[in-house]
Amino acid sequence: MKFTSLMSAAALAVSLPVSLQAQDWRGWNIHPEGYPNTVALDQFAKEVGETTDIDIQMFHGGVLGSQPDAIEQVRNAALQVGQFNLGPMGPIIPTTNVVSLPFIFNDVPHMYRAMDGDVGKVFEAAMAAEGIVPLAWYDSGSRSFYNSERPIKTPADVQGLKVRVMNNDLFVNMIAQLGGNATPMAFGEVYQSLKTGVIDGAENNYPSYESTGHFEVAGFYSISEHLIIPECLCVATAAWEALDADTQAAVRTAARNSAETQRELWAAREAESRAKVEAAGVKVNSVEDKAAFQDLMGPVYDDFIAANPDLAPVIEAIRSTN
Ligand code: BDP
Repeated sequence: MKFTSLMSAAALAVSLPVSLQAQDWRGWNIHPEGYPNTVALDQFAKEVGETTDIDIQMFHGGVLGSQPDAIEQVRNAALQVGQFNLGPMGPIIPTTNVVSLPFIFNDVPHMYRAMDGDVGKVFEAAMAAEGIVPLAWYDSGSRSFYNSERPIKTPADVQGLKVRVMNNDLFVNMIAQLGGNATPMAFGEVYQSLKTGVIDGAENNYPSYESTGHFEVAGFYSISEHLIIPECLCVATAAWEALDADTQAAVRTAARNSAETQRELWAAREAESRAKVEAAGVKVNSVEDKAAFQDLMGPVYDDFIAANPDLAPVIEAIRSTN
């Protein structure tokens, strides 16, 4: 019928009784089974299935592609759910780059105070406008350097190292200031690249260093904690806006419950992963003088603010969050 064919899918959906609105969603996750994020995402899918007409199928282990590609797919609503680190989101949604500035947060609790408060709303709004609604923040601890050559104690130890970074020019600049050579690369390619010597090292939290097996091929882990980047459980804006208010509330509740689980599991997993890599012979050292690294980051901030003057107040808001 001509009239029907002119109606948008959304208008049709609205006119159907709720019970006929069952929807199939697909979700992207880079981590393997058993990882805190994976367990928490399965909980999310289960709770959403129980409390709404949405059926979420989660795809773990990055089988649906790399993170930058998945971010684009959620933006286009080709995928409806994604569990993203804000690091690779910066090139796509510039506001989110603020949390990828080295040493922007003093520690993980500071990051949460900022993200759970007014600063978090700035990121939520910027992301939602670009097609991605962050429903809850996941813990990702802090990222430290690891490599196959030597312990990193001072910036001079980074000199000449080939270091894999997530796909974002900010991280390339960060490594350049330390005298290393950065290679942006997909997470899934890092193990082989370390093994074959294409790169000497990378940087990540304990759970990812351990779950990927990178510790087997890069046996020095140096606690620099230069990046503390939040992660989010996200839904495509188009999928989100198609939901009625009650369903949105149920999905948001499931996301918050999932984040609570993730944060609890995270704390335990950090300790387990550290114990596991140490038992495997990894040499862990703490970086005594983090300020020596931080002091070299001036140009990273200067370049960033020059390119994004409107984001200077967001940096200030984070710094002034107690
Ligand atoms: C992990 C993050 C994941 C990133 C990965 C990476 O949880 O989202 O893809 O680091 O380094 O910690 O690419």
